[in-house]
Amino acid sequence: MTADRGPGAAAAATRDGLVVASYGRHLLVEDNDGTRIRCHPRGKRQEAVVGDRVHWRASGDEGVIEAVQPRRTVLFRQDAVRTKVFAANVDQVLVLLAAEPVYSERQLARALIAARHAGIEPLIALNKRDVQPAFDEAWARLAPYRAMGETVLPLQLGDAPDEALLAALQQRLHGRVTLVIGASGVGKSTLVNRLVPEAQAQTQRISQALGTGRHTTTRTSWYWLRDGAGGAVIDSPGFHEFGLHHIAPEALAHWMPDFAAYQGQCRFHNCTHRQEPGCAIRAALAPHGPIAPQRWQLYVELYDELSAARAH
Ligand SMILES: Nc1nc2c(ncn2[C@@H]2O[C@H](COP(=O)(O)OP(=O)(O)O)[C@@H](O)[C@H]2O)c(=O)[nH]1
Ligand SMILES: [Mg+2]
Ligand SMILES: [Zn+2]
Repeated sequence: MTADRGPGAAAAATRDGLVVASYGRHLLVEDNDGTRIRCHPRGKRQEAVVGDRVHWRASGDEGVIEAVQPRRTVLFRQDAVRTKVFAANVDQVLVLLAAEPVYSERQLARALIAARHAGIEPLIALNKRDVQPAFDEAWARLAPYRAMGETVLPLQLGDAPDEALLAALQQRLHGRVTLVIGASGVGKSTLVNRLVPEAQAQTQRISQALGTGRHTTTRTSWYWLRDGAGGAVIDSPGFHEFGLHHIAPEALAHWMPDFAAYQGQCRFHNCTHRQEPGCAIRAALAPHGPIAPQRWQLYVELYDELSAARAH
């Protein structure tokens, strides 16, 4: 700091920060001392997202993001039209499902493939255990996912919350940055409010800081867990169509743990596991083996979709 520099005498130095919320083209950046500043990106092509570490420079009461630091992980979806980055530098994705609304296995399977492809650990939780028999039916539908080694946790967050179930989830969130995704109505906001009691107040402060008004919810927000270990949860809106156009069809089976177990065992090394003779994956379909038939159907549907996308 030089004493003779008056305000505006020279450009402010760049500082490190963390993107903690995004709304349209505005971002909220948290400084190392915890201060939050509304920032704009420098240039049209720069895309900073929640979880990004950035260099930013103060400019009046606002800031400009000068550079986005290299990302450790990035989760995105890609369809024919656009690529949408959910968040950067997350350790874990929590796919929140509920007894109601009935979840789409297609969406679940796609989210898991996207996470594995991005090198991010997925975690599945099924909420609304009190809603019966829908919960037990949904739990049974998740059997293939438990069998392939995915972690699936029950939850009850509603009016009669089950604290022990929440504590089991909290243990898995400790010290990690977790992105929460799930369809509208599954209980994402309820969960974040339980994990971070001041979340509602924080959301209001974020909306004010971004100048979007009290009732506008930001698109994606970062909440510190205050677990003393740097843990955080990122609340993001709905699932949408989970496009996987960034993944080659031939690579799909590699990101599906129940299929990957048979990798290299097919007669043909370039087997697509659709109609080739001597396919080890098709031979492992129930009732002959452990792979659930709907998993193979989801695979074929996705394989065809990704192949068609590449042919264009
Ligand atoms: N019965 C029941 N309802 C729940 C439970 N958890 C959340 N809800 C309700 O489900 C509705 C949707 O929750 P919300 O958190 O807004 O879902 P979001 O759209 O994913 O953010 C709300 O009315 C919650 O009170 C639960 O464990 N059981
Ligand atoms: Mg919500
Ligand atoms: Zn095969």
